[in-house]
Amino acid sequence: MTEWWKKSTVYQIYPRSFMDSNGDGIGDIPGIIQKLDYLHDLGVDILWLSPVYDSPNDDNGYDIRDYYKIMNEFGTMADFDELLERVHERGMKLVMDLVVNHTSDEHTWFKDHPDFYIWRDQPTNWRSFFSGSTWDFQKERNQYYLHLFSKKQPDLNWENPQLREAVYEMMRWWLDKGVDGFRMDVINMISKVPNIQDAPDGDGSSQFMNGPNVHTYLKEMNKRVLSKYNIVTVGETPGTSPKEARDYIASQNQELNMIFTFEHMDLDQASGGKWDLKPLELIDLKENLEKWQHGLHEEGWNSLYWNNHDQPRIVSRFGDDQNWRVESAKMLATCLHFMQGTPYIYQGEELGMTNVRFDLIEAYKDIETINMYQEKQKAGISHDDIMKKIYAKGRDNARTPMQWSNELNAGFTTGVPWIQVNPNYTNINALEHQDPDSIYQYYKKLIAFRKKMDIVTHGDFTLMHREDEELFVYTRRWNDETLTVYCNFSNQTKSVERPKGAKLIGNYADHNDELALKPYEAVVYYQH
Ligand code: ISL
Ligand code: CA
Repeated sequence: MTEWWKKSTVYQIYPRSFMDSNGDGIGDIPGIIQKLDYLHDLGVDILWLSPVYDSPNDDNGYDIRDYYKIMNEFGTMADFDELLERVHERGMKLVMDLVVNHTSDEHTWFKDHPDFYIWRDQPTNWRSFFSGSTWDFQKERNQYYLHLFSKKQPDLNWENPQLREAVYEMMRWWLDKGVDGFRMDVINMISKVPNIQDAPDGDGSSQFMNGPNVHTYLKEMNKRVLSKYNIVTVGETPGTSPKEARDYIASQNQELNMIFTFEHMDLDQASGGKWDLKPLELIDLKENLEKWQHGLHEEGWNSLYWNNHDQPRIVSRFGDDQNWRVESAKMLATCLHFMQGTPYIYQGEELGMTNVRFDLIEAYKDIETINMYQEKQKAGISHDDIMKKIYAKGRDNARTPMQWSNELNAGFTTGVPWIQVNPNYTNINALEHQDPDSIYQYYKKLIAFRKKMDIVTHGDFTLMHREDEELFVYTRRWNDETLTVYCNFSNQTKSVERPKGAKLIGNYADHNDELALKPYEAVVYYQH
């Protein structure tokens, strides 16, 4: 049996930046409703909403104050119910973000149920994902609480069965409403080792990632909640190998359907972590994606992504957003969408939206970026050097407003946008989406191929030209069919052998049959 989500394509919406319906500068749920036909036309099956729950927005909704309430700026529960109905009316599904590794410190639990959180008399030396310590002192209790992220995001104590029950009850409440699944935020961090201790370089991850009880908790969650519904689940799991991934998603384990790997997102960083920049070596990318294609073939299911709200824009990262923007955006899409798994498209990716460069740090809104800037500035690093890191990796690259048109504020808002629009909206925007040569129409074709061609869903994966530093070539095979996917990751012409079969799709109209691949060319051949 092929589960429905194996033929689906997911579209991620970051509601704050998607569409503002009332001119307050903040995207909202009525704005999403206005754009459902645009999404339906693209052909995506599942919409994943980044958090829309009540939140003081220290981390843009990933700090939840009330799981049963919609954030005021985004609308009301009635707006949400209407969204769900209109999504279902169009035959699409809606997946919610589930953030249960931590809450906001403004959640009533933090006052009324301190035993739902993690307390110690002495802090460890761990460094938070958002700079500084992972511990904050609370006078009233005379103890420190753990926060892997901001100090307004205290970690929940999953050892407490009452906390787990409260989470399951909340999940059932949303599923009973009819939502179609969850994307689970840092779900592999919910189990910490019993005796947490100082760690080399303050990196405590081996004490909280894929911890001792995480599989016990997820099996319990599956048994008590997930298994009762026809839904899809995807876990966000930084620091997870294919082998560990199988423990989360092998069907006999009855935990989750998919996880997000981070390994391919870490290939352009050096040993100092995310801000320690290093150019991508294409061979590393090929070998890593091959490892995941093989590692989960018939023993799991891959999620396929280049972008999300935490990552820079892929066309600026692995493509060329200056001279070959349209070509490289389509090439990257081709490379990903013919692999085995469920593809995720992040808003604006289908338009080839790019990274942004604001001069002043004040223009940035992301807590991770701002905290990093302050920390590095204190350490004596120059403004220009810090900005280089932010331009390459900052999360706000993904969070500038969706570029709907060439009108004021890209058609996102009639007011003042909460974060500035990327000034390139006059050239890059959704007005072009009906143009047959647009990136949008190209994505639409890729999504349609996945639906109608079983080989895309089931075929095996073989990497070709392994040693080539500029070409990413692979085949998929299924029964007597073969797909050969050629992607040129360089701005040079590259010649390769002429494949068997006929051209299925490519990003150059005047494709040369002798297979001299033009700059950033992608072409797919089909033989049967
Ligand atoms: O974004 C990252 C690095 O830049 C990651 O370390 C990220 O913080 C990590 O993948 C967890 O992300 C998720 O949880 C965070 C939230 O800020 C992210 O937006 C979310 O995707 C805390 O809830
Ligand atoms: Ca609004």
